[in-house]
Amino acid sequence: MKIGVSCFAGLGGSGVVAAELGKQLAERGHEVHFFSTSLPFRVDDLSDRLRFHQVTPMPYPVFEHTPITLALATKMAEVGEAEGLDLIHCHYAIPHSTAAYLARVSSRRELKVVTTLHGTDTRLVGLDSSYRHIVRFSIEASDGVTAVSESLRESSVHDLALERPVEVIYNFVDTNYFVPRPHCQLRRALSPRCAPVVMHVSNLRPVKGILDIVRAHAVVRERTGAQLVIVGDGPQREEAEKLAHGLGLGCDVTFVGRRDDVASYLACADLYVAASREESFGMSALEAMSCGVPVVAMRVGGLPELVAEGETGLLTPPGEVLPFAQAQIELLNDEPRRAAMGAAARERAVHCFNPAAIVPQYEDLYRRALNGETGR
Ligand code: GMT
Repeated sequence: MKIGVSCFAGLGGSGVVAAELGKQLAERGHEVHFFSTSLPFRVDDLSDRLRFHQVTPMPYPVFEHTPITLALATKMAEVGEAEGLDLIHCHYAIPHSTAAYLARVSSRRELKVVTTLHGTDTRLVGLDSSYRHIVRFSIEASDGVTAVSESLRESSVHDLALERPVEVIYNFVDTNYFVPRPHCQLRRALSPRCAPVVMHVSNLRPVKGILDIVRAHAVVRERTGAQLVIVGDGPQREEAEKLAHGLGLGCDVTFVGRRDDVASYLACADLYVAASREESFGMSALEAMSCGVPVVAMRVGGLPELVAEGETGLLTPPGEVLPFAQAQIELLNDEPRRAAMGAAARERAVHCFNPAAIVPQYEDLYRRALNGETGR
């Protein structure tokens, strides 16, 4: 198939999923065309089967804001016709699905549209009255719609009163890349005292609950001596650094910033933590599991579908810092249990969330969309 993939290029789960899926599809013999404002994060080797079309909206003094949706739709329609694309797969409904709709209705070529809902597109932004109507319309107008967890499917269908079927296709991880192989030197650099390493990876937005992770660490450190390593950058980094300082955590909390070699970092962790307020899936938690790291997370969104409770990690009540800290202490102080959970986490990632298990589900959906069998 000739598949267009529309996504955000920067750090963020939906872009990661789009990039990894595009690479897998190309490896499986499809022709993949990325549409984005810059080369998506994690796509580095372009080829005949993996191509990139940069979307560059023309700025104009009359515009208060550059209309990216129009430039994206224009590029999709032009490339769709020139390259004979079969369909466009939109990652994150806003504004990709709307652009793809415009491309489809304006194109001389029949172009199918598949939309994957990732979370905040339908849980947060898409519910705002400034967007809701068109977001709902664009999702309903897609030929196939998926959500990355059952939890996201249910809430999106309910909140946007969707009438068309939404299928669940979970995210996947490259289990040959995210492997349980700690790098001794990096591990020593992250934890010079050889203390256990608790790790979190995200874009440090308020929805990720970073401040709760730091607050919990004040308790965890007291009882285990663990080191907290926070990977990533974002709007709450400064506040979290100040909080860690104010709590007297000193060098027991390290902010290492954005890292391209996340897999090496995760492989050095003893425990992965997530305190999100909302999390439709939790890509970093899955990447940690693939590295053989058990997860302690707050019980929100799709995390209970990813983390097998009591087997590959522990889940605690949303927004409550003490039980979250307690669960970490429990695992850090019980090495055999922690190791068994890490092994089970790796096994779960390999069996349930590897590309071979997930990518064919998208291929099947594309075929059904092309044959008009998706119920639209
Ligand atoms: O929350 C993020 O890190 C960014 C966001 C995105 O769309 O880039 O992530 C969402 O999509 C990811 C990939 O499907 C999911 O793993 C995340 O759980 C989801 N984030 C939220 O629901 C808050």
